[in-house]
Amino acid sequence: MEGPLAEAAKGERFHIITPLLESWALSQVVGMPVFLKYENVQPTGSFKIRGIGHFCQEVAKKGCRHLVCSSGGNAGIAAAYAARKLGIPATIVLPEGTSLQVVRRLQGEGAEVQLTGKVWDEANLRAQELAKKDGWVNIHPFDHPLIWEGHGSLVQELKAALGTPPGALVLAVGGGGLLAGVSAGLAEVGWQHVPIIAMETQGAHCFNAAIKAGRLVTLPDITSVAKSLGAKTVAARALACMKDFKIFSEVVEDAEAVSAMQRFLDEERMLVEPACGAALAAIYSGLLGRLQAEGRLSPSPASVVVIVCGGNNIDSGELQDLKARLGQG
Ligand code: PLV
Repeated sequence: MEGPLAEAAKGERFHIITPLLESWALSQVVGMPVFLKYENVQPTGSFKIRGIGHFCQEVAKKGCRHLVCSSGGNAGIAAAYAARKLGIPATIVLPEGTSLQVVRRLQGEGAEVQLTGKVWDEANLRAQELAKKDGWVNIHPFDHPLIWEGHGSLVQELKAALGTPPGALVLAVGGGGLLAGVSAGLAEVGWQHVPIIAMETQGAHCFNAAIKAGRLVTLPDITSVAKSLGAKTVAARALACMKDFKIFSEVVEDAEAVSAMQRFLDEERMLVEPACGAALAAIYSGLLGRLQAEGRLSPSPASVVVIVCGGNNIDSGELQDLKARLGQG
């Protein structure tokens, strides 16, 4: 496994600088320029490779001999990809309902796949157990400073591409790693005043529940179809971000996330998973306009950026199933 290629990979960048493009159709919806940050075109299909890739490289430098990652899918694919490049074996632990296409992708990256429990939290417990073995390291999918540091690169790219700060930044929240990383990135480039619209689906709304309670809350179950937003408890760091950043936490129904997926497919010709549909729903559902009407967002911001977080948990058949389940068939 060890070799010159694996050694070089410790200093390589695993993510790509993704395109930031103005969407004509989305700009029409809100009457202002909407820019899409296309994280779905990352080599692993989502933004996760930024933070996970960085985390894996750092532990590889410290002599890690086996990587373990629990995941709703996308963090696992990022970890398996990084592990293969680094020449380190990986075990990815996912909930039982994980799609065959995700399992195949993981196996294609050379990872061992374990399916356990109904939701991610259960897979996480198993991963923690496995990582007790000597030389094994658990790569947490969202709750670690190295993950946040890695995700921060996304904001540096935004700054380089836009120059001036956008009027708002829309992203999806699962366990809050993307939120924590983007917040850190905003602070780093001096854009900490940029409002963040943090989107979740009902039934995977642990961030919103925590804000309402004023402390971390563990949801009894994940009932949303957006399984990759399905952490029962948000990272403490994400909740702490509320103090230092202007964050609007918003929750949409599954149906809104899924119609956003369909509309995005029709208008932008790209298929994303429900987690990403939740972010897009901020535009399509009129939420942005509502925040402006309520005076909470500037009425004429220069632009809005939506992070198209992507995701592998989707194909045309799955989209049909989701629509049928939600009465949109
Ligand atoms: N997904 C994690 C956690 O799942 C995973 O294991 O892949 N958008 C997409 C496409 C995602 O895959 C995720 C996280 C998010 C958004 C939310 O990111 P987070 O967890 O950093 O808030 C249970």
